[in-house]
Amino acid sequence: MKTEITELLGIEYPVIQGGMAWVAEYHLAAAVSKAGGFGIIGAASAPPEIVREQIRKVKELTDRPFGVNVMLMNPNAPEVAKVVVEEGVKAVTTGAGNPAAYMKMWKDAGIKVIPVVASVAMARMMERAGADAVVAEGTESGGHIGSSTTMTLVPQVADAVKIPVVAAGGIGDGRGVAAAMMLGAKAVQMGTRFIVAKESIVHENYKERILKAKDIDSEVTGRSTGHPIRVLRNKMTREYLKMEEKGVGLEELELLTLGSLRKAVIDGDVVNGSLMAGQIAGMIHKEQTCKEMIEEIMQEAEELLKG
Ligand code: TUI
Repeated sequence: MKTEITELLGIEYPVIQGGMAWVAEYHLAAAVSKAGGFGIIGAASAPPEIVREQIRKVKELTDRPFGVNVMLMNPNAPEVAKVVVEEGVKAVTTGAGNPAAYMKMWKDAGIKVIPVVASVAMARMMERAGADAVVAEGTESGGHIGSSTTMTLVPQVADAVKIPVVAAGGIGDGRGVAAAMMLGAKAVQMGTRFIVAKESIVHENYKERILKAKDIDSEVTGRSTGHPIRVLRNKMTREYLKMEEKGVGLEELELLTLGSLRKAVIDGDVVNGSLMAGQIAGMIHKEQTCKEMIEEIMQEAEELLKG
């Protein structure tokens, strides 16, 4: 399926992998790119030299294009922003903030810049700043979220900007891809489905929670702190939400979540860990390779769009 995004990124299918912290490392990114999608290294809070190493490892595994997600709340973001230039990365997505400070450096280096936005205002601002496309990410997504739904955000962003729009949040199969295209998107970004990919290094316990999740199993922590994060419900979320109700401050809440994503992804601690996942988790029941996932999703989407 050819779209403005497949042309922009030089990929076969209009499928971009989310830049998930701890999850989006080189095995997953290379597998998605090899399968014809756009794999992404999630820099998250990693030190710049680790990001450099990850980029080099993807290059050893595939010649296909891939990108890096720069998480702007990361104190290392300025150094990570330089590493992507030095390593000749083809495209960057950004999350959890405004990438304006890096835009000139990236554009001068010929990097395609695709900020993730959660509002029309931010999408317009990014277009004015020179972005090549935007990811419009709905509140159905896992991790750090905005408040609009994908269904309402994507068409409003598509109406507001001329650059191509990528839909994200709540998309996990061919029906979601077809729906996103009907809303005006030129590609989708998927995260949760790729967490359970065979090539994903995520601990089996975490994968198991996603594979067994029901539609209403996610919860949003941090609404009171201004950093809402969607995760699957567990002991950590119950304690966190109780503390939020009591009006506990940000510092104490952060102690509860400190390192909790690593605990979930690496140690498989599904009791105290932060199981970031989108609302689509309830529909994900099988572990497949990235190639199987992408081909199945795109075949279903193309059949629906033809109909
Ligand atoms: O960034 C994400 N999702 C994420 S980042 C992340 S790592 C993390 N871990 C713990 C605490 C905090 C972060 C986990 N999930 N998605 C993209 C996204 N960006 N969603 C919403 C936004 C966003 C929010 C505000 C984009 C721009 C923005 O602008 C604010 C401003 O500066 O104007």
